[in-house]
Order: sequence, then structure tokens, then C-alpha cells
Amino acid sequence: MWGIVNINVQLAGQKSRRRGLGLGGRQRRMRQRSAGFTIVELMVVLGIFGVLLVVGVPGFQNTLKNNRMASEMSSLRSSLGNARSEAMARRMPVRLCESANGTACSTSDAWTSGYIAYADEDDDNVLDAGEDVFMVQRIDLPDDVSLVFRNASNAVTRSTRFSSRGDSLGDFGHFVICDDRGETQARGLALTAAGSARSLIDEDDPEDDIVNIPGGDDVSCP
Ligand SMILES: [Ca+2]
Ligand SMILES: [Ca+2]
Repeated sequence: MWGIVNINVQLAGQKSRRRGLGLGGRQRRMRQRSAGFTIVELMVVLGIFGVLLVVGVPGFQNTLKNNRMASEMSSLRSSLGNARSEAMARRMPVRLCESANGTACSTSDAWTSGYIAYADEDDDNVLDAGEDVFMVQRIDLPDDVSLVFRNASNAVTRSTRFSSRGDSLGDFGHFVICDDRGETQARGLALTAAGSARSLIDEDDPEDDIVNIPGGDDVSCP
């Protein structure tokens, strides 16, 4: 009797160990199957990543470029306001001119390098020795960005002036900033005869998504 019981216990133990070994094998196989990607899964992931790259990168670059132009226009608008305030506070003409080196007015395209503002005490449109340069704005824009100031006759101009009353009579005009995307993304500021600055907007009806200069024409980029 005891011998039969022992044999049954041993058989039961062997079956139990076999069941245990069987479960362990299935778990190992499941672990092996879930341990990595199949080629198809990898290709799907790479495909999704590629689509995100194609769609996302240009959009991100556009956002960066838009922010850069908006930032420059905001800074310029603030500088024009400060120059005007200085002219009225000092009760003398102030000139704001493009400057490549931050110490002298330039005679060639340099708005993208920066500009300075000085109290033009003798009102001769020349930065003379002893005249105070109270504002230096350095700009470092890429080569494919242009910043141009044109007067009321649409001629390229190197500087503007605020009288002691704060107006820009005879020296008003508009600034336009462009990048490699051209006119559709250009931005600008109009400096009025009264000496205030406002953003250029698209004034056409229907709109053509290109901002207009004072007088009605669309902006043009170099
Ligand atoms: Ca002077
Ligand atoms: Ca327009």
C-alpha cells in the first residue's frame, strides 16, 4: 500500500515539474517574441518619423523666421520711439542712422548690422565730434535677410530725423525686412511725418497677403 502511494506521489511530482517546465518554456518564448521589433514594425516607426520630419521641420523653421522678423521690427519700433523721446527731452534734433560698427553712420547697406542714434546739435546730418551717441543697436542677421529704409519718395535712405518737437517732417518713410521667403512673409514699419511708427499691414481688398507701404503699393524685397 505505502509503495503504491509513494509511486503516485512521485508521478504527481514529475507531472507537476513537467507542467512547470512547460509554462516556463511558453513564458520564455513570449519574452523572446516581445524582446525586440520586427522589420515591419521598425519600418512603420521609421516611416512615421520621416513624415513628422518632413511636416514638422519646415513649420518650425517658418516659426523661427517669423519670430526673428517680428522681434527685429519690435526692437526697431522701440528704438524709434526712444529716439523721438530723446529729441523732445533734449530739445534738439536727433538722427537715427544705419551703422555697421556702432560708432559711425554708414554709407552703404548696414541696417542689418545695426544702427545708432545721436543728438545732431548743429542739425547738419553729420555725426560730429562731441555729439552724443546715446543709442547703439547691434544686429546680427543672416545674409539672406535684408532691412531697408526708404523715404516718402521710396528712395533708399541711410537715416531718419526727429525734430525737437518729435516730428519727422521731411525724413519719414518706411522700413521693410525680408528674408529668403520673399514679399509674402515681409514685415515693415511706417514712420509717419508726425514721428510715430506703425506696423505695415495688407491694405488690399481682397487681401493678397503682402503688406503695403504707405501710398498703397505692396512691399518689394531685394
Ligand atoms: Ca551734427
Ligand atoms: Ca497687399
